[in-house]
Amino acid sequence: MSKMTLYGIWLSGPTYKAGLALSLMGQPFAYKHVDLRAGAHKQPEYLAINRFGQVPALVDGELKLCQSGSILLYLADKFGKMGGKTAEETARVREWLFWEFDRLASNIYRPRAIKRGFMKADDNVHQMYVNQAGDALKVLDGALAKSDFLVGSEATIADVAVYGDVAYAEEAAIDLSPYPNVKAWMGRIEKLPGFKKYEDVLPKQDAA
Ligand SMILES: N[C@@H](CCC(=O)N[C@@H](CS)C(=O)NCC(=O)O)C(=O)O
Repeated sequence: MSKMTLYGIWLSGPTYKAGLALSLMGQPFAYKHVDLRAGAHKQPEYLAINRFGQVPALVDGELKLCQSGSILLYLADKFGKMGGKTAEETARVREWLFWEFDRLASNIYRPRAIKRGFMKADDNVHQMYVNQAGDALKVLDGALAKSDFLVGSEATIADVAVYGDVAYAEEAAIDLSPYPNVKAWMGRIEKLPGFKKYEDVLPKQDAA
């Protein structure tokens, strides 16, 4: 079976989610750096891989996949790992995936982009995102008070997706100390076999 190829950029949270899932599932992958600053994601060659002109994309043989949540679902299905053990767990995993992109991802990624200088905005715009992230983190902290992982008794792609948001909280200047259950859960994720931080899972250039 030939390796899948992940397209992305090492600073991208959604690319990290795909790379982290591959790593936790024990799947080596080839990597193609997409230079967003040079506009490579809007060139016809890349648009043929991801029609939305965004990273990540994952190429598996003839299949060209995009949207990190959809990629995570594909990987869970393909490898029979981290997708939930019952029909109910699978449905709960999907619920978390839709929730996290709606309520959590942008509210961490955007203030991070502001703090890192990728996006220009006033302090009050940053604060609006931080407040909205706080609302979502409160919900997350409540859920994690009741169980070690988001769905069932083991880590699933729901944990991967949500971890791929909260991992950037510090860079976004979001204080996680009011959410002790989230912090404890992050510690559990970081102990999983195959876990890597984003700088370690995503190469900075193409990799075979
Ligand atoms: N919902 C998408 C979001 C992907 C996304 O926002 N990617 C950013 C980089 S982190 C991107 O490609 N931005 C360039 C653009 O949208 O033009 C996913 O989860 O894959």
